[in-house]
Amino acid sequence: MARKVPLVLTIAGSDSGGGAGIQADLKTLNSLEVFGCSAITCVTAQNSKEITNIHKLPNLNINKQITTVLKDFKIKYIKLGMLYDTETMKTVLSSLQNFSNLKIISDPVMISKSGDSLLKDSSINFYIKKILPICYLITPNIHEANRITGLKIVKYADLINSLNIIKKYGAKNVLIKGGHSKGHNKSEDYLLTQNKIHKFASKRYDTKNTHGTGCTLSAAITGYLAKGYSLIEAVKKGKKFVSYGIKNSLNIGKGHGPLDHFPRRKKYE
Ligand code: PXL
Repeated sequence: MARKVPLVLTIAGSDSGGGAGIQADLKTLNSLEVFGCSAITCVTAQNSKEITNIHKLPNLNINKQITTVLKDFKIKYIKLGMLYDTETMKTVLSSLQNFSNLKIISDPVMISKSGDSLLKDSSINFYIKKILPICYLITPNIHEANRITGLKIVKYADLINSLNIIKKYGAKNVLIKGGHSKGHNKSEDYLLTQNKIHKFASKRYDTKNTHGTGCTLSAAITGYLAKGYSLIEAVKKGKKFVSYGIKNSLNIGKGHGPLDHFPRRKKYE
């Protein structure tokens, strides 16, 4: 009997250093035994310390990568990573418009660990207006949530406010990640679904090797959704996948090394 394989398309930037972007997405999906397809928006030249060049791919090429895959494979789950500028977002939107029943998970990557811009400041409003409303899930960290809402999350009430504002902008579900909030020994993420808030806590590991953590989490959540898990289960399992990856992160390069994306000896199934 033909084996049923879960499929995901990731639309994101390439990280030549292999720890984030498309590479993190595909490695993560592979580890979960989900078949990953890709559409590359930009090719970045980078290592563990810096991005030295960003090359935007032509609109037609991005469009063809997306539509050529989608017209052949029955793909429902799509992950969005680095979208870089308004022109690229417009191309992605027009490429998706003739396909129905998509579940879109967006990681609104804005700045890399090395401090480089992955989404132009002048394009954030377009992201809010046009990308957010088509998202089943958006996964900002605190800095990205602050850029989207214009608020500054300091206390719990700010976090709740931010979740609600981002949901009002049109995302069906919102996961704000607390991994960047310093001074806690737990990394706490908060998910707003229909009208309920779910808290997910995991241990915080003291390591500089966290390059690609955000990409990995959103790819893992997308992968688990494609495997048929509920959103709550997918977030829980996605966090476990990332925790293991950070705990066993790789000391490659002189800056922020990548997570362990290797197929797991210990399964989290
Ligand atoms: O982690 C965010 C991210 C996403 N996409 C690409 C990146 C990075 C971080 O460096 O390079 C291509």
